[in-house]
Amino acid sequence: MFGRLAHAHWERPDAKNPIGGAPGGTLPLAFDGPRMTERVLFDTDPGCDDALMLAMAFGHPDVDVVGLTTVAGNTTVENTTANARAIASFAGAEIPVVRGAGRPLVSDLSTAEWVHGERGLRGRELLPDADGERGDRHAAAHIVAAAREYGADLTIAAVGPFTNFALALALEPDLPEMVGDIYVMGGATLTAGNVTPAAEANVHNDPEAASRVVQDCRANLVGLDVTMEATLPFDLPDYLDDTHPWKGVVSEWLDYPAEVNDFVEDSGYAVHDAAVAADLIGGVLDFEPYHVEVDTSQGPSRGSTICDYHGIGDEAANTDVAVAIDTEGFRECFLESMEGLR
Ligand SMILES: [Ca+2]
Repeated sequence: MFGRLAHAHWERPDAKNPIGGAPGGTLPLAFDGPRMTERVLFDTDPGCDDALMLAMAFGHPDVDVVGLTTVAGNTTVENTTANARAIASFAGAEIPVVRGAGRPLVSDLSTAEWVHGERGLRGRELLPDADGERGDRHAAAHIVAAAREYGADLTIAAVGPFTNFALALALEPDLPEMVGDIYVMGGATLTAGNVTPAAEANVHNDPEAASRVVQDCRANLVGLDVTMEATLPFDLPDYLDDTHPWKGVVSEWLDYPAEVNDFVEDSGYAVHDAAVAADLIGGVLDFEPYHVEVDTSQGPSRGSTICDYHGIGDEAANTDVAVAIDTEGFRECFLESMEGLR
């Protein structure tokens, strides 16, 4: 599987028609048959790829977003909270958006406005006004409360630094047994990092929190191994007609700086967090069980996710690692969701 991934390279079947639909026309819909609605709480740091993920989740009838919790990461927690509230408002979603941790557990906060834009979200001016104020309840407490309310029907998807989620696990150690699936977007298990040679951004931002999450729950780890191939074509906005209410913001969210696109210049924009939404909708990821540890040392591999691919350590698998993605299916999920946002 690793060999296949290492050499996998998506090629456009037709440069004028990279998705299979027609610009502004009928979109290819690939999912037939009975479907289950996923009830999901997203812990998020929007962030342009977070925003694209949330657009998918709000737009698709198979996903029921029951709330958002926010964490500092791509930008400050004041900004991520305001951004999340603005996106939810734009989607017409009346759900709790609960502010959480403003910095990692141990290390200093490092933000990435250069990637995501001023206030951490390009196109912010196209969204409704929203505040980033804290409420009476912390995000970690809200995650626990949602787990108690929805139980096994709830999927938790953490797609920012895992500070809130680690705090929630400290508050309620039984959390993993209380809920259904747990997704965490982060790590670079069998591939290279994106903020250091060894580490992916969400894990590197708060390695101690990520370590706690990996130790305490059997998560679906969705890392750069697959999210670098969770790409949308550079001309994706052409596939949304000019009357689509989200065309403007989607175009802005996809307008990554060239320095980021250098990673994926052949296949389009990698929108990492959106891989999680696509798997909830269309099961586009393949997972394999491995033992994973997070490096919390201060050396050059800090924040790396060490995956015992060969079973050398002889320790039981503790993580289900995403090892392959159906990129075409991912794109179909995205466009299907966009239809739901009209
Ligand atoms: Ca994120």
